[in-house]
Amino acid sequence: MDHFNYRNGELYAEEVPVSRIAEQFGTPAYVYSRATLERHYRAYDEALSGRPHLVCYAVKANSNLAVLNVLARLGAGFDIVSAGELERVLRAGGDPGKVVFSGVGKQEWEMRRALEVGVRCFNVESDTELDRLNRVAGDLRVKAPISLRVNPDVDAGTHPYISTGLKENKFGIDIAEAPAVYARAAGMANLEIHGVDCHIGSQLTSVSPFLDALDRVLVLIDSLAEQGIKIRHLDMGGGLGVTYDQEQPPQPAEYVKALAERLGDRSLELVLEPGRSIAANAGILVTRVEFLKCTEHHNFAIIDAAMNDLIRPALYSAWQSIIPVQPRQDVEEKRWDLVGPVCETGDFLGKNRELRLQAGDLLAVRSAGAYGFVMSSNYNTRNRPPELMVDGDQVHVVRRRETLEDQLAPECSLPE
Ligand code: LYS
Repeated sequence: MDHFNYRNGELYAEEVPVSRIAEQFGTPAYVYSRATLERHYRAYDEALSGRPHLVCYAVKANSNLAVLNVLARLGAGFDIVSAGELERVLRAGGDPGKVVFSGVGKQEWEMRRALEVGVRCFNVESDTELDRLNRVAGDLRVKAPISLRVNPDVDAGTHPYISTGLKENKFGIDIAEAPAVYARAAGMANLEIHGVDCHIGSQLTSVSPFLDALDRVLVLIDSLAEQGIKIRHLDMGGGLGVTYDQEQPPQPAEYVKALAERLGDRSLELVLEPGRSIAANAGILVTRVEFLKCTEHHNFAIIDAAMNDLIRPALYSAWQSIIPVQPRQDVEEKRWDLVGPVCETGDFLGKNRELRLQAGDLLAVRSAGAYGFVMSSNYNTRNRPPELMVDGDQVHVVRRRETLEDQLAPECSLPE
């Protein structure tokens, strides 16, 4: 399903050997595949082609301008959670009229900017946010298009840190309270009700929690119609999982078909907000083995990428496949813990991996295109890696490697 494959005994990104990329641009480095991004976006767009729809790529998953530009050229919409992400979308040539603005803590200046550029819809996450948005829209003498993000209280069956649709989560408005909040919104002069939004979590590997949520949302939409509130679009959020290990998540086509069957002939526009399922497997993190260190208890391979570059293993105990760029047979296979140079015991990218390794070898951490670079930091004053986009036989630097100067520029010492 992606364009990272072995050819002649070595890993390629589309038409380019990954070893050549590492030689030219150094390691660690994020490498993305344009063809994979396009394929994943199209899988949604084509599956939805029979009905009014909008695929809003979740910018948070990978917000590099080139990634956004590739998707904007295909006509994608975007799901944003900050004014910063909005500026990225605009800079990348995205259409503000296809932007939905989510997030529990939108500030006034962010609302103002989104109204000025004319976003498609605000996914409002609380009663009090409605008041703020109504006021800001009034100041600008415009009407703000809104959906309420409802929390349907369904168990997404995912990691607790990335579940969002349970009563105890901070997200959305309790679905039981939604009719009353919609009624309030309908009475506000500067708001215009467009839709209902619902997002239950991330990395879901089965369709059934989505359908449970959808059933509850449809009951809400029907009861709103009885109240005289017409809903034009239904935003089912994102959350479709990817294969990191053995997971077998539904493909977009299967997922969309299941949603469409439930929707029947309702004339609702369907909005989806996929992030991970578009970007994750369109990227790898390339790293080099610096040292091998075998102790009584463990074999450590110390690599040049670390938790500051890719935090998912440390943060969620996430498992990501790690494969050799140029597999070798001339050394014995051992179980390795792949650890970085950061001064934390939690600094690992993989544990107990069976690999044939020598110092100097290149490894690729797969599924690193989503929640990889975007969650990176400068911890331990490490320069963040470059982001490279492969397009056929071309490699484009879409973010150069950071320098120490970049890092130190905003700081200064106290005056004498
Ligand atoms: N950052 C998370 C991950 O790496 C997912 C967050 C999803 C956004 N609500 O899995």
